[in-house]
Amino acid sequence: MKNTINWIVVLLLFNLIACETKEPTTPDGGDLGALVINEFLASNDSTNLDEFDESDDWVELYNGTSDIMDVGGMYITDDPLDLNPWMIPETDPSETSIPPKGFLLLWCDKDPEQGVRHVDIKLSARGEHIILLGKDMATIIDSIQFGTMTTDISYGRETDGGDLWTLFATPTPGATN
Ligand SMILES: [Ca+2]
Ligand SMILES: [Ca+2]
Ligand SMILES: [Ca+2]
Repeated sequence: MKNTINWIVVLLLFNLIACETKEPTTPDGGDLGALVINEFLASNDSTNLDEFDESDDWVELYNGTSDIMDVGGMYITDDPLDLNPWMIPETDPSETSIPPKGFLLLWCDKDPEQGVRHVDIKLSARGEHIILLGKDMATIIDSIQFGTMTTDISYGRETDGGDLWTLFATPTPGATN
């Protein structure tokens, strides 16, 4: 009997510790304190244009933290098996830094000569992955796998940094979802 009580005490303590070390989460389970893929458009025809008047595909990042985040030096790929992901250049932090609760658009146009925010991947409207890796090329900052997409309809988080994803008939590149 004493042994049983001891075990109950141990289990109660264990549960208490496990509860206390849980990360804070939003009501829907999302993590608002993170850098995330917030929205993307895999088939852009008439939504918006880059600086070269090209209606290229894009990924919107959202900085849910309270610190400026420079994504220069981070990696992005559309292939989970990619051994040579594209590194976002570190040469122009003014172009690659995201203010707290701010947004950054990465053009997925394979036009890296057009600027540091033009990355060397394209998004397939037939569905694929978007994976953002840390500066160690190993840590997955955020990733999403998506299916078939419709032209000019984006897919994004219902609320910035939130856990639930939805389709947007009116995309909001660089702005709140
Ligand atoms: Ca372009
Ligand atoms: Ca692709
Ligand atoms: Ca948006």
